[in-house]
Amino acid sequence: NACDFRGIGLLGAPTGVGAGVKGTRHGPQALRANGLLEGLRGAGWPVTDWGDLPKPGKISLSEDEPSTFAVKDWQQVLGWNLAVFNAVSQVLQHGQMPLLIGGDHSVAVGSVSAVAAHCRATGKRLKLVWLDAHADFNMPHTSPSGNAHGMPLACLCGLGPPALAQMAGFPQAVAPADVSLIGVRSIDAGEQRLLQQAGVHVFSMAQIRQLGMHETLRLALGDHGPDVHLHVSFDLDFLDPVLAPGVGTPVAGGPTQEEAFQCVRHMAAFGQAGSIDLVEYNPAKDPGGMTARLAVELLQSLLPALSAGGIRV
Ligand code: 4U7
Ligand code: MN
Ligand code: MN
Ligand code: MN
Repeated sequence: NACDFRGIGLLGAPTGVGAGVKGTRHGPQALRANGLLEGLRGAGWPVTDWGDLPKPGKISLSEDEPSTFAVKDWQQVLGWNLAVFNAVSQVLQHGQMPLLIGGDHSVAVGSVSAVAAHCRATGKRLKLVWLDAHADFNMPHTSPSGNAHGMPLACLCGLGPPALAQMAGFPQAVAPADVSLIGVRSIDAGEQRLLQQAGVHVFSMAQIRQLGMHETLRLALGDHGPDVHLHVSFDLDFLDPVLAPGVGTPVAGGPTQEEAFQCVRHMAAFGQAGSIDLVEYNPAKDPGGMTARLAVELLQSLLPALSAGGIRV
């Protein structure tokens, strides 16, 4: 089974270039300071900490791509994503399950693109679960803010500046029909249209409250199968801000603690999680560390069970 993992490969992307509210660049170190490694190891997983990526140098762009003019800090956004793409690819080559800690959510383009390329090479079907209060489905021309962290899911579905949207090496990192957006309660008008056109599965908080979290996840994940690789991209603003104030763009009305644990436990039981992003942590908004500690507990509960010997089979 090519989905075996010899432990977790932890990687930090300390950046906030994609966000309007700065502070997420201190996220990786603050998560470590709040027991991230101990928590993962306590859950039974061997962890290799690959450290934090350095700030990328200036990249020379071959030509001006007009669609990027509306993206704030475009060069740095692209630089970080190329660095994340390369680093996550290497973690996968080591046979480890990548856990990328942000950083703002724009870095998920590099992360999921690397996973998509890996899935293509190993004959896996990529399913993407996006836990978020927002849809992250803006294109540069629909974005009300110009902030790249509101665009990564669109890019991964092939919509956006080609340097990001085709980073995996093919036109769509993931098929929109294999994407489930869970927990959304803030969608911009332009995003709404794009989401519907693309055919992404959207489970708003209102729908989750009707269906219940378990039924939501059952619909989102679909069939099991040894050929499925599940990537979970976890934006901490998915959680209700009362539980998790440590984010840049909180939106009221998110999942309770119980619902959040139901959600991650359901994915753990599904058993196919093969890569994770944990993003948007802003320690400046989390003086007591409650958001970080809850994030560690949720990650522990999200990890699939390891077989004896520390190798997932
Ligand atoms: B996050 C927003 F307009 N949609 O595009 C935008 F409301 O990664 C917010 O989910 C994006 O935190 C939030 O700027 C991005 C806004
Ligand atoms: Mn969000
Ligand atoms: Mn997000
Ligand atoms: Mn369940």
